[in-house]
Amino acid sequence: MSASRTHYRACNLCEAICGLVIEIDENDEIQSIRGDKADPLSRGHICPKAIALQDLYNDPDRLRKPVRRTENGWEEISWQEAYDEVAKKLSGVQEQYGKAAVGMYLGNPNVHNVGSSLFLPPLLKALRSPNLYSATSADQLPHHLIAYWMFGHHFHLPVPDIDRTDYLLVFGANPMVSNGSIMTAPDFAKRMRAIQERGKVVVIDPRKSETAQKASEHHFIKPGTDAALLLAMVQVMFADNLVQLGRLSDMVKHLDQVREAVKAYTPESVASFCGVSADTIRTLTHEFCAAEKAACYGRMGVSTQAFGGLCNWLINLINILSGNFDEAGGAMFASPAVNFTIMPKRAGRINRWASRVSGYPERFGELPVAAMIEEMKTPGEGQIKAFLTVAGNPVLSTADGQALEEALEDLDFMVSIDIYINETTRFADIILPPTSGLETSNYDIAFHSLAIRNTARYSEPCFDKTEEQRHDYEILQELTRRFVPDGAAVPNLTPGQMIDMGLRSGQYSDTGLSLEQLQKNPSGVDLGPLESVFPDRLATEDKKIDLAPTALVEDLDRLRAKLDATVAETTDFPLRLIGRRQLRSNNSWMHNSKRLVKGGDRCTLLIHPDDAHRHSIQSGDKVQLSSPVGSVQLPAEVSAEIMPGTVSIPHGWGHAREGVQLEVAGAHAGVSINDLMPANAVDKLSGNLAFSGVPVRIDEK
Ligand SMILES: Nc1nc2c(c(=O)[nH]1)N[C@H]1C(S)=C(S)[C@@H](COP(=O)(O)OP(=O)(O)OC[C@H]3O[C@@H](n4cnc5c(=O)[nH]c(N)nc54)[C@H](O)[C@@H]3O)O[C@H]1N2
Ligand SMILES: Nc1nc2c(c(=O)[nH]1)N[C@H]1C(S)=C(S)[C@@H](COP(=O)(O)OP(=O)(O)OC[C@H]3O[C@@H](n4cnc5c(=O)[nH]c(N)nc54)[C@H](O)[C@@H]3O)O[C@H]1N2
Ligand code: SF4
Ligand SMILES: [Mo]
Repeated sequence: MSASRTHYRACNLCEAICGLVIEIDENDEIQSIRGDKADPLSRGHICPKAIALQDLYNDPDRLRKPVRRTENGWEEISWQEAYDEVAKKLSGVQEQYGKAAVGMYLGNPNVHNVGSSLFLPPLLKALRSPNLYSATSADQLPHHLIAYWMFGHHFHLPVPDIDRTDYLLVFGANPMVSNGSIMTAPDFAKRMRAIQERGKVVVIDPRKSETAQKASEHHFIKPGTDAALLLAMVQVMFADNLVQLGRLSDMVKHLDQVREAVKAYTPESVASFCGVSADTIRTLTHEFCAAEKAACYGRMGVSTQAFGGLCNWLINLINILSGNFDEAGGAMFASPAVNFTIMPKRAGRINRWASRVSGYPERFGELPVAAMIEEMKTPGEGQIKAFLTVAGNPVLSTADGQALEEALEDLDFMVSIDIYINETTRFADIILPPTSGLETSNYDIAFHSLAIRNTARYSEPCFDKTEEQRHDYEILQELTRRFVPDGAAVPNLTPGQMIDMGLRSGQYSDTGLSLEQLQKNPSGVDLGPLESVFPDRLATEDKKIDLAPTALVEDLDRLRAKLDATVAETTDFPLRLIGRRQLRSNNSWMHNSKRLVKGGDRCTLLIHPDDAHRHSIQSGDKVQLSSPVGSVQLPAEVSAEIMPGTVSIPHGWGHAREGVQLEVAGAHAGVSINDLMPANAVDKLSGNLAFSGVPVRIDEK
């Protein structure tokens, strides 16, 4: 490609999948990146990260050829040599120690890449190890588990119909910054203003987040206590006769069990535990039920906490019992053009095996990442000896980064499919670098399935890859060939061909939707607003929504014990730590762009003036924060936007680690919040990491 051209594609960085218009000159240099006004979903919106896609493309630190770690540093090797060695080492370890000895960790960008989404499953199947981990159990696992228990399919994830709702109640999400999660909602700001013109947006969050600041109303809540508040809301719905199931009446079971389970949780009984007054809880419930169309939505803050499973169950219940489920303006389901994810035969399973050391149960083919370090460190049959990471940076993203570093160092062999030598991949023996972002074609299988409007969009690569480069899917395909007895049998399709098959067999096939049609409409195709899909889509055997799955009702005992505890659990660590996301950050891997890290230090400890005063701390002072597993030092930012007793550090920083080859990020290193996270801080029900509300203290100078 070397004439000047205009290129249309969707941004692959976050779940908002914004449409981009990219101008490229005859020298193959990017002249501009703008929002695509013709995209029916994003309507021209972009954020500063989209512009940084060009920094990623041009980044001199990004790997373009396979590298091997030697005593004298990294050396480039050929693809052939790299594949041979990886296959030999991984097979050798499995032959010597068994299948489980190869551990795997899959990171977030795989979900943003059609090639990885389609070509990872065959490789995982070929390696057949029970030691499979991913960012899912540091993120949205509770959502999947609840969907599985209530609706029979782990991908039946409800999305708030924000373009039609009159009342949005948000728990623990900050879409003004994240641009929505399990809610593909580009330009949330404009969409939120439109809701406010029709009605109201209320945010429940221990921090007055960017979303809370613009919302109609915000209430602080003590971290990790949402389940109690949500129970009280359901209690009020029953006690005050607000339950109205409407169309779902014949589609639900176990309503009486719910009434019984929530009976004791009056607003008065949970108010001081949550830090939200009984009056507020009652008013919120009545307002929500009185609104013609209302949607309750919760994300990271109520997923990555000790009661993440309960929170997600109760949020679904609030939508269902108020008549706002699977109805316009309530919590709905997308109807994607390619439905690989939500196909009935793709429904996941759970509890088929457990982790060796702590007995964490399997969830949808994976073990919770909380088990990963101990499975590497504890000797015995089934110990992880070799490790494969694909688009993941668990040293910064999962709990107890420093313990993980030690474990990675002791492995017999490690290979990473990644574009950088970063905090995690520096431990690899071989790194296989794929093309990234603008060099790939893409179709957002997952995010079209989680979008607030049904649309479809296919992106062609902006730039040809070089002779030396490989796409993620090509690397995965080649590795798979090495691990199956008849390597030649691995299908030779491209992701584009598979998407074409998906479109032609999907629900819009009768309108002629095909890859070719999407190629002719590079800004995307509008397929209309969300529609009711139950009972057709319900995947439970009896075609009923289970309102009171046994595991959830039983988990209430754990919450009860916490509510009834009269003494504070850990007075040595009196503060509660939460995270935060930032507009010019993308988890741990976009800090090598100068335009994204410029300005003041963003990796700060947010602390309330009362707590700061107690420790004589002023903004800019360097403070040391400790948890039972680690300590970090960082500048304080004193602000009443965080509630007293709670402190916040953004995640994804901490690049000052030996051997990291990220020049720009290294100069803006910050510290890693996950060096403070104990690996056993989990939601015991789901196994998901519980980042929110970890006990910490400020060490005196
Ligand atoms: N304390 C705390 N911890 C958190 C969170 C939090 O809120 N607080 N959030 C959690 C969440 S929601 C998530 S999703 C996880 C993310 O956890 P991870 O997925 O482990 O981490 P990322 O930072 O997304 O790292 C992505 C990796 O993929 C590489 N990469 C980027 N693009 C490509 C590509 O196209 N192909 C390949 N092969 N590699 C690529 C990058 O170099 C990087 O190494 O972090 C979790 N950790
Ligand atoms: N700019 C940017 N955008 C991103 C990302 C990024 O790193 N940067 N990451 C992407 C990814 S992988 C994801 S998963 C999404 C996440 O998307 P969101 O979930 O919208 O993002 P967070 O900022 O993690 O929002 C969590 C909110 O929960 C609050 N919170 C913490 N603990 C509690 C609690 O106990 N109870 C309640 N009620 N609230 C609590 C926090 O203060 C925060 O405001 O964002 C995506 N988009
Ligand atoms: S909001 Fe997300 S998808 Fe949209 S431009 Fe920014 S990073 Fe890309
Ligand atoms: Mo995430």
